[in-house]
Amino acid sequence: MTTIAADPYPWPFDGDLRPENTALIVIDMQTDFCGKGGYVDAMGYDLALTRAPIGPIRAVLGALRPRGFAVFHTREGHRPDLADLPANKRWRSRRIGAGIGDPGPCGRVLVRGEPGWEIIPELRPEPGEPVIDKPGKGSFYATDLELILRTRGIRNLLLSGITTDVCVHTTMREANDRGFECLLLTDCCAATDPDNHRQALHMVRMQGGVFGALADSSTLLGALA
Ligand code: C5J
Repeated sequence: MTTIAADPYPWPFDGDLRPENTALIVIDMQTDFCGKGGYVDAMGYDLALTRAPIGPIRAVLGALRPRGFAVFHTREGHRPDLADLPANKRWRSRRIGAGIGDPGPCGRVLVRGEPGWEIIPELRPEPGEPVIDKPGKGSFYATDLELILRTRGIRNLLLSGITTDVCVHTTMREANDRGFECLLLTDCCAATDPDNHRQALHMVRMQGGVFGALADSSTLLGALA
């Protein structure tokens, strides 16, 4: 039995933390979210914010992979014919100058197969690590993530990636409702607005951990060591 000294409770709730039942999910660490010329850059946000988790995620990967923990990656993106792109999502993105499906410095914005949609080289998936392509913010909606997790007997999820307040939070909420036990790694995620990041973390903590718990990467790494 091992637990992580998380906030607001020692995680996981029942102390059942093993490589066989626990996975790290690295959410949307794509050029479109943290690279020059991508979607977030086109919207005018500070890339230093969305790139900050790269180092901590690398450290966590370096500790989890040799111990046999599963690692999953997700990519937000749409089919080249945009058949899975809701009209309102496209309209809003165009309004802020980063039209999804439109050409940009990294190819068509948030379109599958384009350079901007690729996972950044620093966090390239290793062979055998599932990569989940998702059209929305949550990693469960319109994907086979839940099927793969259940098939492998995974119940505990370590959450990381971009952005804390959007895709990471949506995924955590979806996972929590499905009975997965979630730990959000606070320095392994970031938002385009630092205040949103802080508030998104605060929301997890309320009601005794309404969506799960929080810990930073050094607390996790210390417990694993
Ligand atoms: C957003 C994401 N923010 N990965 N996507 O549009 O959080």
